[in-house]
Amino acid sequence: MTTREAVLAALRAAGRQGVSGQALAEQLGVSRVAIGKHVAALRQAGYDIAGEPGVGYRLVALADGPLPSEIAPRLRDAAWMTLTGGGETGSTNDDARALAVEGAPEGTVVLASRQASGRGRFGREWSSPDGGAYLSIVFRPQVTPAQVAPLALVIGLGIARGLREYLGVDVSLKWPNDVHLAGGKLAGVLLEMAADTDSVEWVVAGVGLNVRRTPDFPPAPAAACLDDIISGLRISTAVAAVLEGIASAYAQWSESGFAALRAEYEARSSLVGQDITVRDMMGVVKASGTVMGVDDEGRLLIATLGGLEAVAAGEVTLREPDESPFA
Ligand code: BT5
Repeated sequence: MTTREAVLAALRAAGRQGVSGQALAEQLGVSRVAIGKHVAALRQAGYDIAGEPGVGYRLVALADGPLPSEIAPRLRDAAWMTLTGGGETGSTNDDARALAVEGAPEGTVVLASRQASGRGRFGREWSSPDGGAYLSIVFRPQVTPAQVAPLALVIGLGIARGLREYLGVDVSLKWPNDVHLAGGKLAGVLLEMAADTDSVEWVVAGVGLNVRRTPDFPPAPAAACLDDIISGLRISTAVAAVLEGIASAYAQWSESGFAALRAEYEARSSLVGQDITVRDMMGVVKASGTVMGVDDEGRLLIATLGGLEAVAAGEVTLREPDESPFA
């Protein structure tokens, strides 16, 4: 535990009575000036801490954001090594990539409460106002580059597991990387990696999750927020739920491959049985037909007029009833 975390823990323990700066300094073996600096930093991070002469410091309200100090105590899974960040940044994927390049271990997580340049796939923007959680996780999977693609599905499934298990929220998954709640996009997953021909050095998995509607929301048309169905949900609670779910799905994938998750993924899929078209990033149609499921490599299985096709990547749109399958 860092001194700052210890200051926070002591403030929590002191409750409404508060605790004097002198007592904190003695308890933690640091100077009163140091205590003052840690309190200032905690206030900066969003904690409401009253300071009254003669009484001392009193924690009035916890910060509500994706803060390591709020999330770490809620995590049970040992997969999570280090949680960093929590304030504003450009893109957590860039921050996590820099850490990965420096050798950060698997399970390193970078968090942000807002992003100045959050991104989606194919150079698209990810709206990242306050009220959301933006996180990127460093993974070092023992797979070949060709085997990484299902990880986006694994992360989506992990998000679904965590939200179900810890918050009782049921979401659906839109292949390959969207998490939907009541028809709106609740979360998106962005994978970036460094690899040579036959091994993967690191993968950074970015997750954008909409938790609370603020004046900046909706961040995008058809966006959903967790507090549409759970009011007063703390952002740190939502992030902890999602991280726990991701840890469990990732562990299963690492051990047994996507085949072990396939049935659960299909049961959560919003696309199975739907008539769809898949296009590549240039908008060129790759396949059109009815979704049958996914295969053991996470590819989308589509019954087309020419037979069953397995598509590894692309953008799915639902087909209008009168749209020709040859579109
Ligand atoms: C994604 O891309 O869904 C992946 C998003 C990943 C974002 C995370 S946040 C942490 C990490 N750091 C980053 O910089 N990125 C990752 P894609 O499938 O391309 O979807 C992008 C589309 O989703 C946009 O074109 C909008 O239509 C929509 N969109 C943008 N912001 C949204 C939001 N906050 N909520 C719902 N939909 C959004």
